[in-house]
Amino acid sequence: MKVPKLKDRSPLAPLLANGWALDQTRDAITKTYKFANFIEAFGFMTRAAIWAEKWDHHPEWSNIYARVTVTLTTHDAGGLTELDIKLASKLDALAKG
Ligand code: H2B
Repeated sequence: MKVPKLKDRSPLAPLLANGWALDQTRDAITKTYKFANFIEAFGFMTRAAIWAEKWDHHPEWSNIYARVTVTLTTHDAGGLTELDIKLASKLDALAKG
């Protein structure tokens, strides 16, 4: 296992205060972003995809028109790691524009 699972959950606090929630069914975090329209949503996904590929850490996500729902977890570790915190923070920054 390259990246260890988060033992202490306190690094999640800033994300949980900023629209992220713990998944009820597994060790993951989730957030729904709402944009002005489909093009804004798809632009966000495109920018996010570049970082995901750069960091080899990829979101589970779905898009309905202007809404993008994201779930983050580290499959290789079987739960949340610092990679999820890093990507979540990046997504929040990208969503702000
Ligand atoms: N993304 C996420 N979210 N979790 C992973 O464990 C992961 C990934 N592993 N992207 C990477 C790719 C792995 O499958 C490849 C083989 O490096």
